[in-house]
Amino acid sequence: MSDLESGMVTIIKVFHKYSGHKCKLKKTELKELINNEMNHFIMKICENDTLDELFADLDQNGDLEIDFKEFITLISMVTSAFTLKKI
Ligand SMILES: [Ca+2]
Repeated sequence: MSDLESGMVTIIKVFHKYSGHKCKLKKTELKELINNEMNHFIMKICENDTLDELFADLDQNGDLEIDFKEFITLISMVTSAFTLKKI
């Protein structure tokens, strides 16, 4: 696999690690995923208000869970922001 394909597989694996069989993240699972897996890219979430705000932004269909498509939006936003910085 190419580096890009390996990265895509990793994104899917990490999502499933936190979502389990239901394939959707609850609010606490999203917090855990961000705090454990993304702490070089974004600050850890400590405040509940911050988590509530982010969760509401990502939960586009309003079912109070984050599905893979909604999760990819987060990955896309954070990756785009990171690209703007010089690596
Ligand atoms: Ca949702």
